[in-house]
Amino acid sequence: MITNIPSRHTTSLNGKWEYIVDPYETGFYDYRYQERKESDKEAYWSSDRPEGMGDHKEFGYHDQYTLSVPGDWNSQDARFLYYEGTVWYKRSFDYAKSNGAHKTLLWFGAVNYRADVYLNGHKLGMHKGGFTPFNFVVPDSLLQARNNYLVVRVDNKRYADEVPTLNTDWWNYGGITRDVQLVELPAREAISDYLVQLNPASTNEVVGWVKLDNTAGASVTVAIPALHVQKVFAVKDSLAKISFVLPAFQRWSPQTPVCYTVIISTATDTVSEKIGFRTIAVRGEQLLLNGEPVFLRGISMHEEVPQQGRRAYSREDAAQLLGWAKELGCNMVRLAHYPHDESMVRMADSLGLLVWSEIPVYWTIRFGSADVLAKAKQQLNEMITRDHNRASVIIWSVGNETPVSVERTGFMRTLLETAKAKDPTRLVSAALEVKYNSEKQLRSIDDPLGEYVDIVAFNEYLGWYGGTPDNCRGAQWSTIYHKPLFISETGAEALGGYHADSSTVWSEEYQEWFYKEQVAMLKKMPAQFVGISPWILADFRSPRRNNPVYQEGWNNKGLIDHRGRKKKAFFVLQAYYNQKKQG
Ligand code: GCB
Repeated sequence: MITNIPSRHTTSLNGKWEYIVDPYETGFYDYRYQERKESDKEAYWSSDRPEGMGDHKEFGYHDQYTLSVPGDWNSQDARFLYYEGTVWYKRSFDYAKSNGAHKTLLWFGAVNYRADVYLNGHKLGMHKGGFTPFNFVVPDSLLQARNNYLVVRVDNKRYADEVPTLNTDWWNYGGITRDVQLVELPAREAISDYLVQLNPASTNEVVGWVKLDNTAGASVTVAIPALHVQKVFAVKDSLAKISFVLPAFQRWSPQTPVCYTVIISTATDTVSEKIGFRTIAVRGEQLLLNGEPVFLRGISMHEEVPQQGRRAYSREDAAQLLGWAKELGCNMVRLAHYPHDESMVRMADSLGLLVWSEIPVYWTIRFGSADVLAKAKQQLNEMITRDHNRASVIIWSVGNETPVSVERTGFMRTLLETAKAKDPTRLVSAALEVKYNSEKQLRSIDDPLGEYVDIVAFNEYLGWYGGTPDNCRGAQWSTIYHKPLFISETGAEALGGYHADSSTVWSEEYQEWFYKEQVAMLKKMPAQFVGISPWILADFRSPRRNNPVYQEGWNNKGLIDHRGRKKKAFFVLQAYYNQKKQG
């Protein structure tokens, strides 16, 4: 997987793609339900032009049927609102390579869920996982100067042994949901990936590595012009280990989101990007950013534009979502429940928002399956690879509300260890559940996974799922772990614009009351409490939410409704955050 695509010579393949909806998978399987051979003329990756007299094609792409890429299909045509299944996407393109020897890659920001990719009738590859980037090498022999025929079979059917599984509390948007690009790399000594981060145990030492695409015996230069840094490192087996001390510099933080242009080069290749330098660490029960205790004024969010009921994918979308978070007084966002578009974390870097990033290991994944573990690990690796130079990202989360069992804890522990091994510069966590003891008002977090996380995070809905908001008054919170404690979710629903007295559920006033009681309770949390990311910034589509008056297919726990209007509770949380900001 190649990282830092914005720094490359690319050709965008975004725009209108023609499509065929194929609920019976006719383009992929023949009438005996055998997978079609590559040369099968009826396969939907084959040419849709009749070849001669008597030839009739029972499929075809047509400019009357187009979908925008990037974008989910569900929001683009009312007929797609609830569609889950296969859609074939096709676009043609001409392509003139730039001068010199190059390797060409076809890169996708994300396709939900499975993508089978064909160019000029030949399969380039298959990828599963709806929220992470992937790329395939395009053999020179396949690329034509004119009229390349690119077809992607996108299948978003849900399965019990995929990640996520059958059951989630969000809509399963299908499609080529993020950018598509052709990317050119030098044929030799190309820089495929690198990690340039502060050593968490130091205040000024940069540690990391640079990985090259198929080369031996060359060297790599890392330069930070604004700090007059220029260092050369030897490459062994396509990898250069780097470490050097930074001269006086400004640390990245929410108050000072300073990033430095870092230039990495080999004899044939140069990439650059802006990287902020900061440390994040846990000391006992404290969470330390740049060595100082930090309180996370967070908000959870889905990757969705509520006013249009669609997936977010652009810088403009990121600006709206993160802009709302800033307005709320946040210094942190929990990007739930899967890796969001890269524009989100890049913008978080420049706005000074700390990020919790998560993979969709959600609820009842098949924890007993080695195959499912491999799929979860793959998504974890892809998430970390894409974003491991983002100063904003401080926590890799390996899942949400997974039910405690020996199998599950083993599965989740493996993911935590995988994340740590891959990126020792950040913290690892997962959103856990709470054990209630109603008589004594005791609420404790003793999930065995707590032993393996850096931060103990839990979701609580005291006053919504069970009881009323005033139940918060006597609640006593505790955990058996001597680690920072974080509330990764709390929330209540309200239909935007529905006003009543505060005892009326679904009203904005009830949600406001809920937040008031929660805030009062937060003030009495144990000292190890380091922050909260309530559920959720904005209303989002969920097929599980079927109250015909107050939900209609939406989870309305948003502080902002699906017309983009702030609900009353928004201002309760905003006031609390403003207070916290002032110390
Ligand atoms: C949760 C889940 C989240 C749901 C939320 C809810 O605990 O983590 O995905 O949407 O509760 O609204 O019930």
